[in-house]
Amino acid sequence: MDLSSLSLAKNEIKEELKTADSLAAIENLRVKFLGKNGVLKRLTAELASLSVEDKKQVGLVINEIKQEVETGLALATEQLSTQHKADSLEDFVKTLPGKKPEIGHLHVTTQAIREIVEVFKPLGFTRVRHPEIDWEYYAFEALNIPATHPARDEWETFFIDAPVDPKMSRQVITPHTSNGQIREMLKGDLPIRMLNISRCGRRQSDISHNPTFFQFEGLVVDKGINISHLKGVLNYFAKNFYGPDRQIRLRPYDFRFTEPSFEIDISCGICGGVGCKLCKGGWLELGGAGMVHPNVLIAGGVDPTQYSGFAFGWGVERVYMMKSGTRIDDIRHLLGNDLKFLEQF
Ligand code: FA5
Repeated sequence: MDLSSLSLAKNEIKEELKTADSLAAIENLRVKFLGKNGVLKRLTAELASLSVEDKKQVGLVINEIKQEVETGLALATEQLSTQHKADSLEDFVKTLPGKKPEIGHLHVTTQAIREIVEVFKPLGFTRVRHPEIDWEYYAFEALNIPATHPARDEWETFFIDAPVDPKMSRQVITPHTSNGQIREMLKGDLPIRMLNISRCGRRQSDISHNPTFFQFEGLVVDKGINISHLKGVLNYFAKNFYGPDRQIRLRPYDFRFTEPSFEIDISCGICGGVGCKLCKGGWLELGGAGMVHPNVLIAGGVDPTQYSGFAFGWGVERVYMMKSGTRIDDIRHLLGNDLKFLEQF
C-alpha cells in the first residue's frame, strides 16, 4: 500500500458514494467501507507492515478517507429524505375532492318548533317561555281544575319529590303548556298574543305518546275576542303549515279551562277528506282549543267583563307527524338517537 494507490482508492470511493440513490444502497456502502470487514478496517490493518514514517502519512490519508465516507453517506441520506418529501408533495393531487367533515343539523323537533313559530309570527304571536317544572296550582287549580277533579287523571302527571307549598301544592313536570296561560296573564300586560312552546311530561309511552314531548300553546286575550277569531287563526295555521287545500273543523269537547271547548280536526292529506285507512272518516285530530274560561281569566288577574280570549294547545311532534311526506309512523323515534332516522330530516 502506497500513497498514490490510496489516493486512487479515495477517488473511487467518492465516485461510488455518488451512486447511493436509495437507503438500501447507502447501507450497503456503509457496510462496504466502514463495516467490520470493510475497506477501511482492512487498510488500517495493513498499516502495521509500514515504517513509522509511512504509518504517519498513510494513517492521515486513511482518516481523511474515513471522514469523506462518513460525510458522503450523511449527505446522501439527507438528500434522499428531501427528495422523498418533494415526491410526496408531487403525489398530492390538488384537484382530488377533500374528505367532507360530518356536519350535524337541527333535530327534527327543533325544526318543527321553528317552523311553527314562523307560521304564527305574521299574526303577531310572540314566542315566550314559562317554567317546565311548575306548581300544581298553575298547571291545574288556576286552570279551573280543583285538586279532586277527575279530569286531572287525563294528564297522568309526574310529581317532583320536593316540599309541598301550602298555597301552590306540589311541583310537577308540566303535563301541558297551559300553565303558561296563567303566568302570561299575571304579567299584567294586555292585550296578549303569546306562543308558549315548552317540554311537557306525562306517564305515557306508546306509538303516539312519549313520556316527554313538546306542546305549543297559543293564547289571545283582548277586548271583543270571539270564536271566529279562534277559527280564523287555526285555519290560517292549518293552511300555512299543511297546505292551502287543507280544511279544519271544530268539534265540541270539554276542557275545564275553556268554555266552549273544541277538538280541532284537519282534513286528511292522504284522501283529501273522503275517508281512508289513516283517518277513518276524512279527518285527523290536531288538538284542543277553546274560549278562555272566565275563572281562568280571573286567576290570571284579567277582568272577564272587559276581556275575552281564546287558547289552543297542541303537540309539536304529533302536529309535525301529520305533515304529508314526513312518514313518521311511531312518535318514539323522535326521542331515540338513531342517526339513520334523524338524518332523513
Ligand atoms: C291539553 O293538554 C290541553 N292543555 C290543550 C288545550 C290548551 C286545550 C288550550 C284548550 C285550550 P291534550 O291532553 O289533549 O290537551 O294534549 C294536547 C296535545 O298534546 C295532544 O293533542 C297531543 O298532540 C299532545 N300530546 C299529549 N300527550 C302527549 C304525549 N304523551 N306524547 C306526545 N304528544 C302528546
